[in-house]
Amino acid sequence: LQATGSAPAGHAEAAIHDDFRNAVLAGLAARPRAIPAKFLYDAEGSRLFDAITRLDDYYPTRTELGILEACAPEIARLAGPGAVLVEFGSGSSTKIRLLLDALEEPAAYLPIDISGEHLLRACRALARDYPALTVQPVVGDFTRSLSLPPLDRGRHVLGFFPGSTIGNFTPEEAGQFLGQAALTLGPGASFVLGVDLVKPAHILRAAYDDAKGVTAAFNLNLLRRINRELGGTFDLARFAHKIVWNEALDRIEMHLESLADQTVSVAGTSFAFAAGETIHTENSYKYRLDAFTGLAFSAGWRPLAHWTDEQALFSVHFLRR
Ligand code: AVJ
Repeated sequence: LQATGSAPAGHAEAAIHDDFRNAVLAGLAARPRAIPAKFLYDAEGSRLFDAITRLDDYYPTRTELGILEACAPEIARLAGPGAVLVEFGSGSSTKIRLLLDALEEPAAYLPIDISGEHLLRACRALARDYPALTVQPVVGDFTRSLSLPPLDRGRHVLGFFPGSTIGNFTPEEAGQFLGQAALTLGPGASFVLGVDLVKPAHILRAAYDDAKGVTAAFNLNLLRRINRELGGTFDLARFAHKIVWNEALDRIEMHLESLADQTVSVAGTSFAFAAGETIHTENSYKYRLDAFTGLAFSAGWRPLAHWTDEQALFSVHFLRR
């Protein structure tokens, strides 16, 4: 099993490394300081994220799995037989199994992920469990334009973007992503997305600042990655995980807060932090159902169906181009 994509083996990773260095140096120099969330997912970050998805406090994963289990037969009916599946940010490729089990003779699976090792491990397991399926992993950053291996246009193309990863984008970026995905997936394609919903602040706070401290470790791992890959000198004991529910913008913000006045160096450049100053590391936007379907429609998709759980914590959307 080999990762394919636009670049020869190893080049995708080299490009991600350069991108990481530039983003960290620019992000630490900016005010407010911010580093794009995608860099949380090195091998260790992907492992910690998987641990988050199993926490009692983190409702999105189990809620979405419950919804997908219930609506998979209808998704299968809407998609039809022999589909080609394209997943954006596939991580451990756990949720796709629900679709693969429900769909009639799915032909191929193209998972795209920024974490190369993690992607290949997940694909080896899938290829073993679904021997009739063509598995074509793509190591790359789907937030940038990236070329996929040619899709079989004789087949129905089904995009899959679960987990409310779309919440990492601003609504404007999410609209651009949806428009770009419409072009990538092609005319007549379908797109299944998981979208987290606006809800009371205490539920959100517990999910992003869990009692076991796994989310804190996930956030702080970014500093460990900077130290290792970019020769950084962050003292992890002098930064803390901080969560903000930004009610005006319907988003959870994740920050790393400096616990002291201190100077840190990265790749030979010094950065002075005042106590209380933060590095913004992630946004997780929450949507209202009609706001999301409106956004999808404006980006060229027809919302054909959506499903939620009983408490309306989370939603799954079926779009058609
Ligand atoms: C993978 C972006 C969907 O926003 O819930 C979980 C990432 N960050 N806990 C989310 C995350 C902290 C997650 N997404």
